[in-house]
Amino acid sequence: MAKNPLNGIRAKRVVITLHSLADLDAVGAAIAVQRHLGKKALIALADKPTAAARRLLSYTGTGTVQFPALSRERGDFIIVLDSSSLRLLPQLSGITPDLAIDHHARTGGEIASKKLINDPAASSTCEMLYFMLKPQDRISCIALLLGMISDSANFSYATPRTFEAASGMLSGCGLSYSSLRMLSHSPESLSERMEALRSCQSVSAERIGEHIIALAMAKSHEAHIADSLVHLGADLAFVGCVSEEGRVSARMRESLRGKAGLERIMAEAGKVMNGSGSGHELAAGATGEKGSVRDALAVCKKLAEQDIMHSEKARIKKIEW
Ligand SMILES: [Mn+2]
Repeated sequence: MAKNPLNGIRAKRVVITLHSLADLDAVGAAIAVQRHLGKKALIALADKPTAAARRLLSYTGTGTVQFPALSRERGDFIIVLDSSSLRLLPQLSGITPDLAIDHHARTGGEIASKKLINDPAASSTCEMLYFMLKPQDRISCIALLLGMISDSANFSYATPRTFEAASGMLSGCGLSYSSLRMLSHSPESLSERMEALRSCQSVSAERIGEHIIALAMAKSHEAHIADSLVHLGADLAFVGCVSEEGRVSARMRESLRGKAGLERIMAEAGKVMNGSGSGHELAAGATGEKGSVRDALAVCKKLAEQDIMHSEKARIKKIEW
C-alpha cells in the first residue's frame, strides 16, 4: 500500500484549508486531519462555513482561523480538503498546496497541487480519510461520520465501503446513530425551518416524458430543499438561492442515472452566473453572480429536458426495432 502522505510531514506548521462555505464533509475532514497531525496543524477557512459545519466546529471545540488573515510562513505545509476547484478556493490564488485530498470528479479548472489523492468513487472526503487515518478517537469518528452522512445524502449514494466506514466510526463515536443524526440535522433553527417550508410556495414541476423536473427558489438551505423535492417525487430538482452570491443546487433520483449529465448541467449553470459548477452524478451545485440565478435555473431546466428527451428517444427506437 502507498505510504500515507499524512504521516511524516516534517514542516513546523501545517495549514489545513477548505472550499468556500465549508460544509460538513469539508469541516469533518479538517477536524480529523488536525487531530491526527496534532498541535502544529491549524484550520484556515476561506470564509464562513455552513450552519451545520459551524455547529460541528463548536460541538467538537475546534478553533479555526481565516485564511486571508493568516500571516503565512515560509515552509508552511498546505493541505486542501474536499475541493480542487479554483473558483471555490479563492484564498489559494497564486499558492500551490502541498497536498490535496478530494472525492470530486475532475472536470477541468482544478487547482494544481504537489500531491493529489482523488477518489471519485468515495461518497465523501470523510470516507477517504476514514480509510487513510483509521481514527480511534471519539471526536474524529463523530466528525468524519457526520461529514460522510451529509455528503452521501444520508447514505443515498453509499457503497459497501461507505457502510464499512460508518460501522467502524459508529463504534468509535460513543453515540447512538439517532443522537448523531440530531447533531447534523439541518435546517435547525425555527427561522431556517420556516424558510425551508416557505420556499415550497415557489416550487414548479413539469413532466418530461416519463420523468418529472422540479424547480424552486430558496433563501437558504437550497441543497436540503432540492433533496426534499426528490423525496417528494421529482426525478430531478434544481433549487436556486440568492444570498451574497448566487447558487443553484441540483439533486437527481437514481432513475435518471446515466441519462442526465448533472455535472455538465451544473458547469453550464455556473457559466451563466459567471461562476462555476461541479459535483457528482446525483448531487451537484453551481455558484456565481446573484443577478443571474433565475437565468441559470432556466438553463438547467432546458439542458435537463434535452438529456431526458434524448434518452427517451433512444429507448423508443430500441423498442420499435
Ligand atoms: Mn465533499
